[in-house]
Amino acid sequence: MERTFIEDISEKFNNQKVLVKGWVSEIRALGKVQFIVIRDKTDNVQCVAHKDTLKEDLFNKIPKISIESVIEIEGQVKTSKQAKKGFEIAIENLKVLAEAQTPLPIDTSEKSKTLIDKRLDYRFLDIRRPQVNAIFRIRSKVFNFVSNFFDSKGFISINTPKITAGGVESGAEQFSIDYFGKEAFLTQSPQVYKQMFVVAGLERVYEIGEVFRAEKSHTTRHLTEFTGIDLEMGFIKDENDVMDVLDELMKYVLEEVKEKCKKELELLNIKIEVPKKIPRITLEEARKLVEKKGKKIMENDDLDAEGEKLIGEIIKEKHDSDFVFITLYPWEKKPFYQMKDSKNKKVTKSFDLVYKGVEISSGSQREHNYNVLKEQSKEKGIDIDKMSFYADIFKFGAPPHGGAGIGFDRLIQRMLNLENVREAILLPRDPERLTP
Ligand code: AMO
Repeated sequence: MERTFIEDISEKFNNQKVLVKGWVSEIRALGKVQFIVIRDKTDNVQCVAHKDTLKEDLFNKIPKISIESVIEIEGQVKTSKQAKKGFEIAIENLKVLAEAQTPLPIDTSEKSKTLIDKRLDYRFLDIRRPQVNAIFRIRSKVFNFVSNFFDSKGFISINTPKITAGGVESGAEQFSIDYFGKEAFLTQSPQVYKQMFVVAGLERVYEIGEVFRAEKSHTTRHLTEFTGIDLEMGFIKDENDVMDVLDELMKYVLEEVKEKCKKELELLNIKIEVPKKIPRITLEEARKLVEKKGKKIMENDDLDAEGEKLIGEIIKEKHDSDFVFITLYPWEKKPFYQMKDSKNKKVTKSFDLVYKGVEISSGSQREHNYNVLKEQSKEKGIDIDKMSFYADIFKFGAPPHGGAGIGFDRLIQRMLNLENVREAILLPRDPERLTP
């Protein structure tokens, strides 16, 4: 007999025989009637055993089955007013495929209060909980929505090396590795490569891939390995073109999630708000707004976590938007590859995107003129000619271009109102965690 997934069974199956496979969520033995709640990746369903009709040895086995054991049940679907779903499965045969040891190292019930650290130690058990499982179903869908969006806009998907000779961001954040006796680094951004392949004539590229940051941050938003959604596009007018794409991307992804992840959103009790046009304010304006609420930000300083949270609240109140672009960051604080603003050379054509009070993306227009780039790198104490693989990109016809990097994990975290970014990634890495 073929296996049926639980979500595909309905009252219309009344009196039909089905075979379901999965994990045991619950056992209730009430004398002459016993219940097993079985769960597969799609849903769970109550199965019922009657002493009068089921073989004695099978009936007696049920109370001994441990929670989370893997079983298969063959039985008839029966509509039932008492059952939560309006039907249940009357057990005719039952096999234990793998018994779970007891006690379980973490509580896998819906109401589990196990602390996140312990849950992460046993992530494979933690993810058996439907609400946790739902996060990763949504994440998987978002991955596809993002790809579909870029595809529809003519972006080409690229995969770039994660083992590199060095990047163009601040070197302090790189993990150094021994590469056959030479020093190499884990990439802290595909920045070099995304620019390279725009210049290579692909014009519009994106990559969804791992990014590594050697930051000893112990916060709810920092990981040492995360998934980046990076995009880069050529022949732009200015950084506003990149923001336009991000604006459309966020709208598209959230609309799709709202439409296609209804079951998961319900389970997580999340209401998705699709943004209208995302407001754009300069960092200076943001600073003034935040200062009005009593928080001082020094000139040239970026908003810190508290500042981002505040600006998120202010914009929500003023514009009813969960998102805001903050633009024109000081040159002093930004990497040399960003283009300086033509009117005010003290700022760059850059932006951050804040979602529900947390930065989820940053980007800019890049300097594409080799001579200007050389000057700018000198100002930052870097000699780009020592990074000839980077400098060369700008010598043989580089169009005006710009792009952005989005933290995929942070995007999911904010979308689903998760307290910690670690909830949005299967196996988080942070300064204290290298396992499982
Ligand atoms: P940036 O360093 O701002 O920009 O990174 C882009 C986005 O990545 C996410 N992010 C993180 N997520 C989890 N843990 C971290 N430690 C972490 N650090 C960053 C954030 C952030 O907005 N090359 C540029 C992008 C560009 O200009 O195209 C860059 O890497 O959501």
